[in-house]
Amino acid sequence: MYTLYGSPSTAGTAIHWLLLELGVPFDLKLLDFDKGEHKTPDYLALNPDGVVPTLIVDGAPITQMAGIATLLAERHPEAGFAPALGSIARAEYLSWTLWLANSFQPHFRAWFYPHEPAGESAQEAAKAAARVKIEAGLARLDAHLAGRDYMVGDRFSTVDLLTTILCRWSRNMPKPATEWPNLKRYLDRMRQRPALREVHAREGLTDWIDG
Ligand SMILES: N[C@@H](CCC(=O)N[C@@H](CS)C(=O)NCC(=O)O)C(=O)O
Repeated sequence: MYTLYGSPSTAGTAIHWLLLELGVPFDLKLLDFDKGEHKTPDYLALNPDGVVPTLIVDGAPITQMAGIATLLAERHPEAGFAPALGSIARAEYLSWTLWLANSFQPHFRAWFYPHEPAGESAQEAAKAAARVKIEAGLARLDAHLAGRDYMVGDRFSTVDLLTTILCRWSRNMPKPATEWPNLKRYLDRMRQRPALREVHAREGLTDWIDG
């Protein structure tokens, strides 16, 4: 049994979605950010950064969305959400996973929390810089998805899950992911996945899922 600490419409949503895709039992603890439930001593003991997600696996708290997604794919190989260890496809899978987590996701953090890189006085400049980087990342994803249905190989993997969730975060930006044609086609397909629709319903999310 897993326990997921998340919060609606966050990086926790990605792991919530993945647990539903896998069809495994889990407890869900949705933290209320407005009440600071992610900054309590008890939660900080699990996740010292005070962010979601945290997944409790066999009693151990595991953090970082992309790492948790990869771990779950490995623990449930029957789902086929990650290519075989040591294969070239696995290398592509790891490369995209790390690019999404290290090179793309931080710009969303800067967009949503612009005081972190820039201080209180330069938040607009930080957002403008983050927007440029996010749009460059979306353009790269769009180019990769030309003529492809999935990010890696010819089947769904946790790279698609991470890509979809990060693209979702752009939905209220000046140029959201759906403005790129290949991404639009890809996201329209992803948004038909029953587990993604289910996680929207369970977290009370009504925007974006229907386009
Ligand atoms: N690198 C972390 C980032 C997680 C993160 O930034 N989560 C956000 C929600 S999407 C959060 O918990 N924000 C609350 C806060 O920073 O106070 C991961 O991938 O798990």
